[in-house]
Amino acid sequence: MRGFEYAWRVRPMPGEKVAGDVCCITGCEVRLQVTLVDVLGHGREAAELAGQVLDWLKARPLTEPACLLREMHRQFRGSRGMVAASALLDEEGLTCGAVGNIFVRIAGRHARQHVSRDGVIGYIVAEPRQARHPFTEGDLLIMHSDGLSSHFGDEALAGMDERSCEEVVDLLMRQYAKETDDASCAVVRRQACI
Ligand SMILES: [Mn+2]
Repeated sequence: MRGFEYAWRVRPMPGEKVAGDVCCITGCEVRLQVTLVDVLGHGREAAELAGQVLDWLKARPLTEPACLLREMHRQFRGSRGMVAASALLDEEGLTCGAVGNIFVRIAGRHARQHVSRDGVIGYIVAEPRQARHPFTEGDLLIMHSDGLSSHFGDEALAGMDERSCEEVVDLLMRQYAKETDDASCAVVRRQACI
């Protein structure tokens, strides 16, 4: 049986109790959708909007990322705005879309970075840039907000094969989360065939 192993963390900016970053993971053994959202600003007001976004995401069926981000823009138009990335994983690979300053990368055999489209969802949005990437057993999908430094190279991810997704996400949060913003990170791996 195949499936996905995943883990995610959200940590409010130090001094705040709540965060404006949210992560929503939905799906099943063969299709998984991972969406990471960073509402502009931080603190209680950002967290309130982030909570609304999370409720909206949870209630949605699996959706092509570009379509999801366009619908998110329509739904939250006039709000303070947010940046977001979404990846839809299936048995052959993953489809990804991202708007604004948010990071999606694949580590492993199919290492690459997904290029986000400039914009702010709910405020100014360009057509989300959607791309299909290969993603197979042993690859690691990493999505994170700009509350983590994006400057870690592939060498920082070497040896992650030995670690669980829980361990990888903890390690990345510990090493790269900034003190000046909410921080969030999600990690997904395809489980081996049993
Ligand atoms: Mn941020």
